[in-house]
Amino acid sequence: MKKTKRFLAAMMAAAMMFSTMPALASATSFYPDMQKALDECGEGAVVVNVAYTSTDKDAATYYVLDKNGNMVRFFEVETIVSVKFRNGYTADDVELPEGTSIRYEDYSNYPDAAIKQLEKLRADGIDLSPGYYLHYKYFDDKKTALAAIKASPAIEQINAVTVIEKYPWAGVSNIAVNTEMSAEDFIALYPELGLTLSDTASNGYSYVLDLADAISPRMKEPEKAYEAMIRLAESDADYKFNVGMAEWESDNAIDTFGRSEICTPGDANCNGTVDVADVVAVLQYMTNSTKYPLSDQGIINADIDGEDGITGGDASAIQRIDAGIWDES
Ligand SMILES: [Ca+2]
Ligand SMILES: [Ca+2]
Repeated sequence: MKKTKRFLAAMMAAAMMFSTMPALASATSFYPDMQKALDECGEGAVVVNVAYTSTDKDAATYYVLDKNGNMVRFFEVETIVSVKFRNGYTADDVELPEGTSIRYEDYSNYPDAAIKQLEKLRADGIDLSPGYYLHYKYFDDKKTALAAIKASPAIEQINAVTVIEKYPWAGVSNIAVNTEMSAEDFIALYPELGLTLSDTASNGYSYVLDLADAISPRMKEPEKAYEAMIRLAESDADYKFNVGMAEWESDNAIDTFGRSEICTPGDANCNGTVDVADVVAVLQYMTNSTKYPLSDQGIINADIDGEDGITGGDASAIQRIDAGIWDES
C-alpha cells in the first residue's frame, strides 16, 4: 500500500519517541478496536502494553498477550478520511491547513496486496469506494484538517476509517523502564520473565532489561509469564517494549481490520439534515444535558468548532452551516 508505506516510514521515525500509558482501562475505551483485538486473541487475553506515537494520541501500537503466552501486536497504521460534498460544492470550497488537501482517489493503482487488504475492509462493511479523500502527512496535520472540514459548510459527511494491522507475534526482546527502583529490585519483582540488565542504550529510560527468552513467538512457561506480564501491566511502572524493527513491514501483517466512523457535521439531532433544530438541540443540551441529552453520535456531529466539548462555539458554527445552505437556495 503506497500510502501506508509512506506512513509506516514516518511512524518508524516516531517509534523511538513511544511513550507508554499505564492506565490500560482508559486506553481500551479510547481505542474501541482494542476490544476486538482482545476478542480475537481469545478468553483471558490482556493488553499488556500500549504505545502512542509522538505526543498526540492519534495512533497506537498495542500488545495483546493470550493465555498460551503468544504476544500479538496490533498496529494502527493510518486513518483514511473520505468526504462527501454538499450539492454545488467542491474541494476548492474547503479551506484546509497547509500541507493537507482533498483529492479524488479510486485506489485502482494500488499494488495487489494493498487492494486485497482494502477488499477485506470492504467485506467488513467499511466503505472505501472511489471518492474524495483527505490527504495529510503527519497525524497532527490530520487533526487540524479534520477540524477544518468538520466546520466547513461544503462538507455534508465525513467517513473516517482507521486501519489496524495485526501481526502474528511481537518480537519483544527487551523492556525499557523508567523508575527510581534499582534494576535488581525491579528484576526481583518479575522472576518469571528472567530479566537481566541489558547494555542496550536506554534512550531516556532508567535502564533496559533483556528478556531471557524473548517473549515471542511462544514463551517456555506461558502461564507463569502470563501472570508476570499482567502484574507488570497492572503496576505503576512506566515501561515500553523494544521490538525488532524488521517485523514492522506491512507485508508481515496476518490480518487487517478497521473501524469506520461516519459523521454528519452539525447534525446534532441525527435526523440527516442540518438546520436550526440542531442549533436549538445544542443550546438545550448546554443548558440541561440531563433533560435534553444528545446521543453519542450527536455529540460527535455537533462538536465542530475545533474546541473540545460542546459549547456556544459549536452552536454558532452550526448556525453558520445552516446559513450557508440558505445562501445556496
Ligand atoms: Ca439535524
Ligand atoms: Ca466544540
